Amino acid sequence: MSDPVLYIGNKNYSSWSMRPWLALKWGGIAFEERVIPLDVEGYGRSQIKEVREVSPSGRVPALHVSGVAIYESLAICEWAAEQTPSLWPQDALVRAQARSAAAEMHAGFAALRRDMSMNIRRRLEHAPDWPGDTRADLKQLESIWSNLLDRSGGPYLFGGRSIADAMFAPVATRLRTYAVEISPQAQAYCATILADAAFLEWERAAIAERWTIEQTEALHR
Ligand SMILES: N[C@@H](CCC(=O)N[C@@H](CS)C(=O)NCC(=O)O)C(=O)O
Repeated sequence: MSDPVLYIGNKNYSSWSMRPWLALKWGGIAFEERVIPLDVEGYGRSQIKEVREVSPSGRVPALHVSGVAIYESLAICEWAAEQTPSLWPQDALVRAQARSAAAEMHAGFAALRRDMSMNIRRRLEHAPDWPGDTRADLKQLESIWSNLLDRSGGPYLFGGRSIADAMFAPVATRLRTYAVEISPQAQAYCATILADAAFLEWERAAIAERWTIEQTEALHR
């Protein structure tokens, strides 16, 4: 059987692609990756031809396993955890907490995602004056992280790496890009993610990419 194929977007921008990519790497699962540049006709409307050919939603990431297209980042992470169960915490209740945090990231933080689109290469000198809903998202983020890190003792949300961390990894890059002031505990957590070997591999590729999505670059100049 050939390796699964993970279709992803530009590494500098595609935060949803980074999440299952990290989970697969962390899980030690062999896969082939194929990058589809998103800076083309159809972007933002789920109408990119090359993406529609591989993903039923017209969005990446999508993982092809034995002829089946698995899409939605969290569903791909769940597939990874079926191959490598240690991607979730061992204890059932702790696992439920980890799934809650991962699902909250997947479904929530809309204002944070709207105002702080991922752009790994970029650094703002000063944080912009965020609107109230974005400030509320940041507060909520710190509150979840603080509760989980207090309980686990870190360095990851549940001690060792889990899918919850893969879901929050793009946020760590956004806080860095947008010069967001966070608590020392949150800073230490972000530093742990940003020093992870798999993350660094993704980051190197993001920095080397030559594609630019103007729509994203234009935000918060
Ligand atoms: N809920 C989806 C979101 C996927 C998503 O929005 N992907 C973006 C790239 S990061 C995309 O494919 N955009 C294409 C478009 O907007 O046309 C997931 O979790 O996988």
